[in-house]
Amino acid sequence: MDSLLVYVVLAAVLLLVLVVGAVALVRRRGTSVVEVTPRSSPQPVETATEAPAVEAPAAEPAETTVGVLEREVPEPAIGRLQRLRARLARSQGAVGRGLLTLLSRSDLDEATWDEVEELLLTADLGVAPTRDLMERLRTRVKVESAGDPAGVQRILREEMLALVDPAMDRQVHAQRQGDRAGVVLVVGVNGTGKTTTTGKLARLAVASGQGVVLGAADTFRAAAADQLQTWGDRVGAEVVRGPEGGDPAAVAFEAVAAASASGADTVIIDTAGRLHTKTGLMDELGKVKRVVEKQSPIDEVLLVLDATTGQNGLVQARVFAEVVDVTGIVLTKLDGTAKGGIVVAVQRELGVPVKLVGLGEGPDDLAPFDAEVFVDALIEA
Ligand SMILES: Nc1nc2c(ncn2[C@@H]2O[C@H](COP(=O)(O)OP(=O)(O)OP(=O)(O)O)[C@@H](O)[C@H]2O)c(=O)[nH]1
Ligand SMILES: [Mg+2]
Repeated sequence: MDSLLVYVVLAAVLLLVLVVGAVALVRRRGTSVVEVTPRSSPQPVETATEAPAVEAPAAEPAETTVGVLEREVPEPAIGRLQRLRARLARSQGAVGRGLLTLLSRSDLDEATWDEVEELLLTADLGVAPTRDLMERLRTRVKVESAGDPAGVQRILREEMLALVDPAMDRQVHAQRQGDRAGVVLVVGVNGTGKTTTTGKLARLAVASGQGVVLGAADTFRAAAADQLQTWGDRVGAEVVRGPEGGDPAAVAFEAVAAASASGADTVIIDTAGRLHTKTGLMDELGKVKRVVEKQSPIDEVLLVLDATTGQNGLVQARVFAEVVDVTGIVLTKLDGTAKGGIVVAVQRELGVPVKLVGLGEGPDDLAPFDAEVFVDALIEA
């Protein structure tokens, strides 16, 4: 009987050991699942256990349903004017405030006028517009409001507004024209912001309820079409692209055909950056335009200029205008420079209005250009 009891106790102990062992094993397996999942992450387990729990389920459906779940609703044009004002006041305001301070001095001597001139020139207003503005300011300030800051501000506002010319037609002609889509061609030298502007413009069009097709006529690098594709996917615009190294004119033609087939309202064609001095590349751009025009008129040719390049932009503008009949200027990177005077200089040079301004790298950092908002942002204290 005693030995039986010993056997029973031994069996119970064995059972207990087995149960404890099994529980430990199961627990271990549980943690190992968490440890394996974040293998790609070099983070320590503590943070990694949190990361995959959030990321893993979110990442998978996003990849398979891209363009549906992640489609964005862009900001409408109206809200952008306020941002235009704020950003411009930040980047250009110092020039305007400097002018006001100088012109409000009761003893406006020659040295002060020299400072005014210097300020205008460093803001990239250009030599001829600076000379004209100086002349008008000299006469008016002396006669109308010497030493009166409010009067000076009024005069400066009126004169600057006249220079920027509020009467110019700044509408971007991208809308449907009867039974065909509006066609926009985007051109410029390398890195000015053409692709970004094309993407931002697509967002503006989508925000106003238009169906958009994008043409990736920068066939030099596959990455260029990918960049545009990303913009298209975000707002649900169809992107027409061709093989790397293919004929950009063919892609542009196809994009217009696709817009016509799908009944889209707007087709925006992004082109490769090219130096205005390279004749072969400029000829190629001329061909893109001619080929598209075999199928549809082009409603808008937007030249994208980087505001930070200053007067160099004027030389580019002249050549592009000759080759493709530029109808509007997009001045990008105005957020990063106080040289807003280039607006006046380029409009004078080409007789073509600045229609849009780029105010940052964010997807909705493109605003319609508004002469009054621009001037007010410059000179309001
Ligand atoms: N700060 C600022 N950056 C901008 C603006 N517009 C474009 N950029 C930046 O400028 C860089 C070049 O932009 P892209 O759109 O690739 O220029 P691109 O003209 O298409 O360049 P290529 O096709 O290589 O000729 C990117 O880093 C953009 O984010 C702007 O208004 N403000
Ligand atoms: Mg590009």
